Amino acid sequence: MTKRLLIPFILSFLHSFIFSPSLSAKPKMQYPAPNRVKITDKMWSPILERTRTVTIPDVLDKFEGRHIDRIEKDDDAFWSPDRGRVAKETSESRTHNTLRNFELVAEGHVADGGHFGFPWFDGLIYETITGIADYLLQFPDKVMEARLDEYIRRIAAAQKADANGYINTYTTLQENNHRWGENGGNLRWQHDVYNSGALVEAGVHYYKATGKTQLLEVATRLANYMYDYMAGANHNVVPGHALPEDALIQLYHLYKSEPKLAEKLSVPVPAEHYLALAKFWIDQRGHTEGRRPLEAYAQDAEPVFEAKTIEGHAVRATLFWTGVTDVALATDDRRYADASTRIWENMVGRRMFITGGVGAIHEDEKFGPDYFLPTGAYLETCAAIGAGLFSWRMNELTGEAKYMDVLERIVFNSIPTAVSMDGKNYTYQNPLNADKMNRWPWHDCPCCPPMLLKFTGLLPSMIYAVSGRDIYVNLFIGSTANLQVPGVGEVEISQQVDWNTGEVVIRLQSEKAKKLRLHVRIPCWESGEELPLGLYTPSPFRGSPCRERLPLKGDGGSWNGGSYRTYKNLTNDIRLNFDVSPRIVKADDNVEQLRGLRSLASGPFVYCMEKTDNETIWDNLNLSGRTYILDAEHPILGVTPLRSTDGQITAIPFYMIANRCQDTAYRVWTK
Ligand code: FUB
Ligand code: ZN
Repeated sequence: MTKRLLIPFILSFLHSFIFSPSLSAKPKMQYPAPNRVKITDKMWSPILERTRTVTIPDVLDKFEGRHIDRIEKDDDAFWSPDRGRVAKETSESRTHNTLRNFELVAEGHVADGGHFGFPWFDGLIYETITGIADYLLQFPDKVMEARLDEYIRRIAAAQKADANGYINTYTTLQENNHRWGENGGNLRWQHDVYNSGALVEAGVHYYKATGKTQLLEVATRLANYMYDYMAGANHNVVPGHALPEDALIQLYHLYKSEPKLAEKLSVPVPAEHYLALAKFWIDQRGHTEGRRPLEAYAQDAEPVFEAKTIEGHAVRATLFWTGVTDVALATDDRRYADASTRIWENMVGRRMFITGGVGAIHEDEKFGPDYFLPTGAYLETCAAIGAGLFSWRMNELTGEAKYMDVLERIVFNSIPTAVSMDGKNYTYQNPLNADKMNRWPWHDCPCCPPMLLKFTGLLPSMIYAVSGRDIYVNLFIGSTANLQVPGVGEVEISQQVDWNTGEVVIRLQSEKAKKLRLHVRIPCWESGEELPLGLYTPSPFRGSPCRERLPLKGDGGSWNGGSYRTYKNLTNDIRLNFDVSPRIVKADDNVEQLRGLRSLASGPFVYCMEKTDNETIWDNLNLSGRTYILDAEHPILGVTPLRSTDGQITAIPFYMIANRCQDTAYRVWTK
């Protein structure tokens, strides 16, 4: 190296080690496995029970082609929460059996055009297995397990058809000469790497739930092949749809944490390769030599460290940055941490909708420019889920509460919106204002239900965290958890939550409490911000920040400079009284589309007005000049509406939209 090159190199080396604090000095949160937390919450227990007993079988039935979709012919068709869409006159069409694709490959079919569905349907089956696995971990169910074992048998048989363990039923059945999108293929369309990554994730979760290794072995064989073909050979193939980055790192962590597991498998387990492959896929973004560029759509327009804004397809983008954060966590390389921090701030500070939804634009299902937040935005369910996973990972990396503020917004708004009260009708787009919103029993691209299962299967893990002897309460969801605290052992913590009064009672196992510090997140909406970074604010903000207002109980608390309140030497329960009186919210003035508009919120919930509750005033809806109160429980919806004291306006939590009629008109934002 010449002197001219050496000096800047040394300076940049010194800069990263001397001026930037080492990442490992920051807390890294540990989250309990989902089966260590039992949810006992008024809102969430019924939703999760419904998901387990109704939605999971529904999703499987529909993927298996058992579902008959009624296509409405009649304008008078009505909609009923327990019967789904019902029409006077219907024509019926059956969904197709997606598993048949695996059978065809196992039977030796190649490039004969027999594939059913979109190229990413393999991935959707794997995502579904991942989600159900986390439910099985919490609620063992031999019948469900046997059903999934049948899926896995077919997947393993399909893999046997290829000597390398390559398995992508679309590519094999439709365009076998284009594996990994090469030889004139198109990875953006084919999803080969995405599907493979989803298989890896399913293998990890199914093993953790059942102890069975068949799917994990299939996944590991494929991961080995991908490593050899891509990172190991420095061969530039990257996922056309992010997710594999995170999945391969999960595989890496699994083998690192269970070194003996490799002995149960008949494939080699070079764990470091899985991290190297994930990192390779991230590092190759923006370096498109020798391959077809995937463009901003798939985060391929620029190298990762140069990115300043979150761009492209919103599901891909949020999952990509989740993967970047994983790499930061696994490597302690702060360049990845800096990049994901910058991108998260751009997403939340300028491009996130009040419900936590992201992805403003229909075309390419992508992020719009800064402050482009139209009321009729696209907002795919999967994109909000991706934003939630990204935020959760950022909390793991930094230990900062603001990331959980965002996760909370997604958990209480975007997630429960995604499925109807009957558990069988879904949303794909989630605009904030609409004139004709309908849920669908199934979709040509049924990507959202599997991701929903995956997210809700993990929800118990998101509530509490441990870092050394520090315990964190991140989400307020009624629950009891058994946490493993290093040097202390098992610690029980529980909370009761009432969103009608704002009361949260937290109890820490008393004989161990003296050895622990407890940090309770004080939500940003208690401090005058709807979301961190000030994109939305209650207008005007009535109270003083919760810092002063909240009574300090439980042997006193103190601020730790962030949005966690810290308690030491606890002897009593902690009793928090959050202010859940209704807030009127406005957006930053830079958001042209929302100027002059307001919305309603209470606690973590965004509210919306449905026309059916506000018929008389619908054409002149105006929130100003009225006072709002929390009303009595809604007789059909079972949730607490907001009502103006003049009786003119009724609003329900956003997540309850489109449950009572077809073509629902509703408004989150209004004058
Ligand atoms: O590309 C696979 C899935 O289809 C994406 O995640 C969804 O956004 C939909 O485009
Ligand atoms: Zn989706």
